[in-house]
Amino acid sequence: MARFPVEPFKIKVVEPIRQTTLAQREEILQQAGYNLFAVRAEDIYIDLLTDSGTSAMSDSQWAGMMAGDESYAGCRNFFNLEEAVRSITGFRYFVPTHQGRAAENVLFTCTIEPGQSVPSNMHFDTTQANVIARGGDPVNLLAEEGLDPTSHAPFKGDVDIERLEAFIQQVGPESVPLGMLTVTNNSGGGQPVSMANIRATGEVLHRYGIPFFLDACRYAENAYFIKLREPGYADTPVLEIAREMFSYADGCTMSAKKDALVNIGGFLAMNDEELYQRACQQLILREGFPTYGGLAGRDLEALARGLWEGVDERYLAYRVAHTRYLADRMVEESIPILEPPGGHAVYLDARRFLPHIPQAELPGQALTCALFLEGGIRGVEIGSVMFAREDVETGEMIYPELELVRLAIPRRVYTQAHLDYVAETCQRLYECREEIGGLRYTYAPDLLRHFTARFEPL
Ligand code: P71
Repeated sequence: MARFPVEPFKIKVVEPIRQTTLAQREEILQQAGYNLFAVRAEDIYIDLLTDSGTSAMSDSQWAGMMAGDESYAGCRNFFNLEEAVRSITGFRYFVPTHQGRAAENVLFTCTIEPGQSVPSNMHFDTTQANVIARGGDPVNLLAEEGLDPTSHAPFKGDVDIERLEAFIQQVGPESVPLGMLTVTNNSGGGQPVSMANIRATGEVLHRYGIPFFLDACRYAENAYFIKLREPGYADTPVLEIAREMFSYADGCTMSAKKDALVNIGGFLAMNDEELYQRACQQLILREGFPTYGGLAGRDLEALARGLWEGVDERYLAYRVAHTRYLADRMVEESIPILEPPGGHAVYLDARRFLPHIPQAELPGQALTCALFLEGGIRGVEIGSVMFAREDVETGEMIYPELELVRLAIPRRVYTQAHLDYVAETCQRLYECREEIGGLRYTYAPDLLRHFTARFEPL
């Protein structure tokens, strides 16, 4: 791999961004209740809130938008998408959805009864919330290494297979309507899951008659990490690796806003015909007819083309190296990050960055705010604000082990100079870290708190 990532594309359209002054940012942050979700995008200089739906589409995808067929039923773009989904995932049936959480809602509505559990390596926030919304219990069984931000293990997204089997035996297979794996593991640093672990997960779940679904939104980056790190895959094309990953599962939910390089879209795929029929009923009720699923024909076409671009190896080599470049610059400056970096983001380790702020005072959120103040950069807290839960029995808060600030890198959007700016801003912030103080809530909703909570400095 090249030391510096060279983009396998050139830029045709540009979008101006502007920096604000420190005084303006102080005012903006206060108005937003210290929650960057409430800040206008125009007031952000470098927006690393998410890699979801923020990709730059290719000329081919834009051309595909003009080939959108806006018929209610049976538009040609659906069939182009069907070909891509079938060819890449191998699943027999699929329905488009407007995004990933809609696929989760449809799947969980068809499968989960109140009181049942859904084990995973680690659920992401919307998945966790959609399981809870069905009365289910989302259970995270990440292998221990994944919880150590300093471990350089190659597959820190792996589920603990022994604990998975013990868990099924403990609650009984009838209480587990499905098992999942998030590839790559977004809440745990964007870490990949090994092929061996995906295969073993399928074996354990199937031994107990439990269906296995991948949360596949970053499946292509995961496949590329398998190629780079797992013995035996160095010469295997990424497309084949992806097909093998899917071959161990019975279906997947997909937010196409990530590795399929579109601004909106998703799908739910599966092999079980009866489940597909029930999914269609749910889809018609909530999303739309099964050949458009809440998307315009043009969106389906951009998605079909984006799926193919997402498994292009020259693109993936650039993508992973681009992210690694930012991580390497941080490590050079001794800034504490979760290592190794994931494919889609660099995660600052807020516990080590701000050791003087206890978790109850929300160090991740405090760091997110400080980064905006220092450089107009927007990251997202993946820590106590997103994941702390009240213990139902004692009423005490249970804080997550990882307290992170994710700097997600939109696909094909920012240059190396942008990343240098981010690294330099983090470096300045790290030098004056002791001046950063904690926060407290002034408003906190029950479900998916991080999107709309408000805070004030302590
Ligand atoms: C991400 C997102 C979107 C997001 C979520 C929370 C705050 C800010 C942005 C969405 C995911 C995901 C995984 C592993 C399912 C979804 C839902 N991620 N699984 O990372 O990462 O997909 O957004 O299309 O509904 O920024 P959806």
